Amino acid sequence: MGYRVAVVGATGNVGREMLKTLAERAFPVSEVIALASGRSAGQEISFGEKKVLKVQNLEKFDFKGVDIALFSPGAAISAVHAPRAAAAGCVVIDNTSQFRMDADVPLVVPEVNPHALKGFRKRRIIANPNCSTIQMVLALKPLHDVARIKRVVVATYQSVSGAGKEAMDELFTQTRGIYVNDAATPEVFTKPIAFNCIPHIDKFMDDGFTKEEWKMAVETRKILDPDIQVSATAVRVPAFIGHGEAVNVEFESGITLEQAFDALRGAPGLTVLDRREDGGYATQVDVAGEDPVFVSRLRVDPTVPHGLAFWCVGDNLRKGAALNAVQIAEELVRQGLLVSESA
Ligand code: 11C
Repeated sequence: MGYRVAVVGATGNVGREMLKTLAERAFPVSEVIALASGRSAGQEISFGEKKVLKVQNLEKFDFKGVDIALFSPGAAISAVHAPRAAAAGCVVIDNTSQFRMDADVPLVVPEVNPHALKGFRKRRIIANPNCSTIQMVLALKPLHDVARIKRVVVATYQSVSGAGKEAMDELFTQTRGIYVNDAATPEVFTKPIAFNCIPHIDKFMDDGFTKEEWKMAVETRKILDPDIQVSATAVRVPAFIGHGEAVNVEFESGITLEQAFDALRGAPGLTVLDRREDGGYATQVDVAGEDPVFVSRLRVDPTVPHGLAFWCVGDNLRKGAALNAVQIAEELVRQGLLVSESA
């Protein structure tokens, strides 16, 4: 008893994490199908402790009879194959930016806006938000429930895994190269990433913001509240896994530090790690492989009438991508929205 589940982009950073997460959370599956480009077809990939899946060619795959497909193959590939899967009767949970801002595609973080899921029926596609948006809205939601948020100013500290496996290799090679005096030319990134920070993620928009920064603004409004203003600066840092964010929030009315701590401590998906002492906060290295988003360094921002500042950090491949996608699938089941003959 279970669902037929396909993972598209199964050999990528996020695809592998999706397979791992489905197995770890014992999502009810009758069959798991790993799909990728023709180049990766035939490769073997493990699912759970005992199973090995043979990667199949996405181009040739017929989605008929598949209940759910978790997509993370890149936006251009999702643009072609997600509607094809949906037309075959499959529910698509897409981790790319392709459909996120379409009005008839729900953009969901299950702890924040699970009610939005029911809007999936027309297109049969649900979008998974950008990793840096997911962890931020998870932390903002309980605060917004206490005192409405007007404006957010955020700077991100994003790991290289967000840019794929080659980006992780580039950080590794450049770092080693510095010690052995063998400087490698940047290929994935525009500047050296070893021992450096690059204030540029995704392409530039006409207004000077990057698309990563734009996503954080528009996705937050779609998920949490259309009235929230977000000004983001997205920065790539030489960490392998985990995105950090320094967040300043301006509220419409007063919120005490105690109210904020209480709200964050009781919120699903969050862990507050905040001791005002050496090491009393979470970092990328601490959260790699962890499910929760960690909130640290919460304090009053006295430069605006009702302000708070905090740091949050989460595993961008887990809650920022794979885990959120699997939680969407779980929420579809919980809400009785996923109908399958095989389940
Ligand atoms: C990064 N946040 O770290 C990006 C990766 O829109 O899903 C995810 C891009 C996206 O580079």
